[in-house]
Amino acid sequence: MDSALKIYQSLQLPGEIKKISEKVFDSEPLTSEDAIQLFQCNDMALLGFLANVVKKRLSGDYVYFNRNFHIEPTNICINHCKFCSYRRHQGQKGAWECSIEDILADVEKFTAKGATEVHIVGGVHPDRHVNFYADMLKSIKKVAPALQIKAFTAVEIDQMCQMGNVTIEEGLRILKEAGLESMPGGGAEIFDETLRAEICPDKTGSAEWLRIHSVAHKMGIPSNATILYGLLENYEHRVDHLNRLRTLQEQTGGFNAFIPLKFKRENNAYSKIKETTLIEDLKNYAVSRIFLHNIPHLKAYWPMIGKQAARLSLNFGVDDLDGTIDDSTKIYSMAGGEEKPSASSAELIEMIREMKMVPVERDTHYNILKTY
Ligand code: V47
Ligand code: SF4
Repeated sequence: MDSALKIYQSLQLPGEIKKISEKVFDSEPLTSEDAIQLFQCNDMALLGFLANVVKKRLSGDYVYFNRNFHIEPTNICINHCKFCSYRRHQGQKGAWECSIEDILADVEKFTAKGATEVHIVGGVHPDRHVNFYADMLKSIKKVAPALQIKAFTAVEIDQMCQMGNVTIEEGLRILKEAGLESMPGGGAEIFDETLRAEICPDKTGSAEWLRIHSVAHKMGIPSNATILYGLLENYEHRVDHLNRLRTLQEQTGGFNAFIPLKFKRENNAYSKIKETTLIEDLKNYAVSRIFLHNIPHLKAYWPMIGKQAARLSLNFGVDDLDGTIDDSTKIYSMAGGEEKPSASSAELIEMIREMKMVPVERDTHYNILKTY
């Protein structure tokens, strides 16, 4: 940190940016206006430098990864998010519904290869209710008792509880007892109500998304948070989104990681919108890392941005490369992400070492399983 401070002091920075940089060095939270200024700054070296100060404070030279796989139980969905390339309606060509047997076959296959976590996210199915999903989790735990389950976005939980006629509290209690250990961060999209109504009109609202995570945190279920960026939003919208997350985190402390999700445009209603540049992606990581000082981890979801960009993101505040995934997800490949996303742990370790950082294999709760 001392050498970082010396380098910083030798830089000739414009007044406003200098004040913001001093706040970062003094561990003082940024205001929303500060974050907007950082988004407008094109000095990528400075943004990376500042993000790295925050990253080092939180996780030193460590970069986390885990051995995981995804289960996408269905792509049948009651919602009509305009950015989605994946949803189908019941009976439509390309729709799928996994049975519990299909899911257990995957669980056996991937745990035999050493997976420690399963990530379960799918469409918002019209009929399946909370007890169906609780049975799914119980059967997984029976076959693989040590496998940690990170499952269901707040949007899926909202619908399955409505279908089961139970409150969110009751539904989460049922799921926790069945083996749910943490929740993924999807469904957050963009919290600004006007934009949300435009891009995902029938999805669970922002306030309810935040409430469901707050209830989960209070019940001892940690979760992640995401933002879908690069669609129609401006910097004010992004900062508003970060600010709502930071405020909830002050109250509950239950978010483990923040995951920016870059909009991918293939096969959806927004395919005319240009995808963000690498510079914009790195800037988004950096400002998120600096502003969300109270969320411990920043994850680069490499199937979406590619492995080269994921390597670079480690110099812009990222300390988690998610996982091995093993070609088990379709959400992003259908929208134009990596075709068959898979990385061996040796490859993830190599990627982290190339950036002169320390690879750390983690579990769902960021407990260290092994350092390399
Ligand atoms: O909410 C859908 C996104 C999310 C597109 O918590 C798209 O570890 C970009 O929950 N372009 C679901 N994004 C995925 C999710 C997730 C993913 C990775 C890690 C974690 C975690 C959670 O996928 C949705 C939506 O924001 N999405 N379509 C698209 N065309
Ligand atoms: Fe359904 Fe999720 Fe696609 Fe929205 S993003 S339509 S909720 S599968």
